[in-house]
Amino acid sequence: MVCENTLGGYNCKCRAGHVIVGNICKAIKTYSGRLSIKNLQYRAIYNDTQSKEYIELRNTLKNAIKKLYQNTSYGDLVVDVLINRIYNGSIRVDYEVMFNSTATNITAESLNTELEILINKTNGIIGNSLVLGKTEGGRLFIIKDKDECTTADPCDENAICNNTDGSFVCRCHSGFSGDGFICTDINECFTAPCHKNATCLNTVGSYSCTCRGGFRGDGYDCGGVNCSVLFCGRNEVCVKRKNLFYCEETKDDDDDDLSRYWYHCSHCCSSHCCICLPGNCIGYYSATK
Ligand SMILES: [Ca+2]
Repeated sequence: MVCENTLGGYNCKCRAGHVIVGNICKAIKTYSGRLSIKNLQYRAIYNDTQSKEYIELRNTLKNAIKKLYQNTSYGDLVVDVLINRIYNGSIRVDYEVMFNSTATNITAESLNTELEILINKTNGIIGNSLVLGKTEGGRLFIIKDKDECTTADPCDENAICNNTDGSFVCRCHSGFSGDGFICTDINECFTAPCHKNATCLNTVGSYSCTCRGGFRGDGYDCGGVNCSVLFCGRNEVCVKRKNLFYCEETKDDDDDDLSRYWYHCSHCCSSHCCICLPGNCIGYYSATK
């Protein structure tokens, strides 16, 4: 249920695809129907939807249509019929019929098939004496799935709406979590998606990784611009890859190939085995014998 505060009170209504039964919003399947009643004439008074005449007609139509659906094999699952519009021709009626969402086998096609048989049996009469006229395609009865995704905007603004036969599904965009009706941004930075030498910035629906000062890369792989920014550990060496520097664990069996390592050094350029980085003696050296 969605409630909004108003001046001196509040309004609550069910989300699309739900209808209030008692005090609870229940999930429903909804179909849109249109029919024409031959033996009724449209009257100007019907323009006033608050008029006694309009309300009487609306209730008559609602009861007749509801009864018709209650006679189908899904009859026990009919929740309600809603008259949306009554207009000229003789009179035409646009309505919605709602079923309990447990009506899993129901489709627009199965309803059309059942209703055609029922209406043939009653010679096109519904309710007490309402005679159906032809509508689109020369048919007495048309029922379609209601496309909730185009007739309303049922999902969160950060969700995609997929219409289904009788219902619809809301799904949050990637980067958001929720039930599709309410989607909240996921803070991806909590899961540390970036390189350890990058900073993570959460954004609405996404995030970005940026290498920290002294490092370069795409944020998922950040190499040092030199060895001094790395602070390699005791058992690590500073290794150059594609013009950037990384700490790598020393491997005993690699010790012979010392020329490719830049070793950590506390006595830079002062001993027999020291060769500094070209032009920049920063405490690392290539160990050569
Ligand atoms: Ca639908």
